[in-house]
Amino acid sequence: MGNESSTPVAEDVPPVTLYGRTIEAVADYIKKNNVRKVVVMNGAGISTSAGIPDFRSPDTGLYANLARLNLPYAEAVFDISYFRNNPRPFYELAHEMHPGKYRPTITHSFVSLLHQKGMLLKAFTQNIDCLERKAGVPGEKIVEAHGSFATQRCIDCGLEYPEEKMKEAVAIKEVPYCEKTRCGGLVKPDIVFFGEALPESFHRNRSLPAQADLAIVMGTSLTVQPFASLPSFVREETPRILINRERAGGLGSRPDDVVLLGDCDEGVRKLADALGWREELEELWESTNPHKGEKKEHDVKPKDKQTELDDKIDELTRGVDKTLKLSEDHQKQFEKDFSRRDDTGKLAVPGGLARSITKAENQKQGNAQVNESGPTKDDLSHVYPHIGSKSADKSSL
Ligand code: CNA
Repeated sequence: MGNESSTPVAEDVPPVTLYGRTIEAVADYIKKNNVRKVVVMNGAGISTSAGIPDFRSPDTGLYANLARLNLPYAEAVFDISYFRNNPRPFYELAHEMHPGKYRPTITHSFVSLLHQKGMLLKAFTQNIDCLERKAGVPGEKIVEAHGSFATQRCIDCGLEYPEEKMKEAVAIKEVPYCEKTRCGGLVKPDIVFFGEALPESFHRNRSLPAQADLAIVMGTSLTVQPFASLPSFVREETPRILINRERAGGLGSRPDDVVLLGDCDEGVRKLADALGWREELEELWESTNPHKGEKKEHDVKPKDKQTELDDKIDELTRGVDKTLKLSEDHQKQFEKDFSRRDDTGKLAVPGGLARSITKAENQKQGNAQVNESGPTKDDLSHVYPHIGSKSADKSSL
């Protein structure tokens, strides 16, 4: 069993089960048919918005960014024979991908919501990041088809290796070795490498899609077998939804296939909207937020326009009061300093001060001539603004 035809079903071919090939039609089908056996099939694309790169996206995918590891070919990082000879590149990568660092996406929470509503038959995942678990989907509802970082063991004798020690090794990018005396084999997380068998749980459950009343395929290129064949086990008349950035695995070739090209998180939000689950979904996702309850700067309620205006007026009033107080002080000082007049009727200003005031005023007015004999009352009114108008009216501000 392989991938199906990738030819999309012709537009004039009517669906059999749904009233249309739209997300609204799927929501209507779920609500009216008491859907209880949803099978979900996930890939790396549901975790990219959490910050974990997928394999094959051009530019951002892991394969496009492995040059620094000097691999002979990109897949070598997950190749068991290559790992035996050179485990370092894998541990470099494990350091970046190790669970614990990442928060589930809203797409993971959508799977968890399906479970809470008693609708999830099984979530098959190719991901090794454990984010379905972290989102609250119980272990028995998940088939980690390519294994996960949840456990680890020696690749020679099979002895399990302690989780804490593994965490330490990954944190410092150190290759861990078996603790059994005279073994010393390489330790590897129980993720399935190319050339290794899939876990027994995959084989035990692989026919479950045939029992599904709805299949949801998300964030996968469906290029890795045998996982890629799972959607083809879904019965012909059972609706299948693909939520992915690109077409994959022949989804869209059956009359009841609904293809939602684009972002997974956006796709599940649309589906939740159509089902009337949006608020519940957002709440469930928020419960996975390690910073929930913390106030962010932009969460502080902005002041309304009136409060802002009142604050501004208060600020200006304080400024004016201060200026007036200074002005009064200046007035007193002025009267003290200039109470004497000379014979010509000019104010008797101490020479240095008179020259600097007059010079400043002349420069301000572009007047090259400096009145060395001292300023008149008019000259001084520019420097002492209160002269001539004793106080400023608040209302004129
Ligand atoms: P893949 O082949 O890299 O394909 C990912 C698919 O998801 C592509 O079709 C992308 O276009 C699509 N995609 C990427 N981001 C988004 C997004 N935000 N919204 C919608 N679509 C998106 O990965 P597969 O899972 O198909 O391949 C199987 C491999 C990937 C398994 O062996 C995994 O172990 C392996 N893998 C897992 C992880 C993880 O655990 N998070 C990360 C990287 C690779």
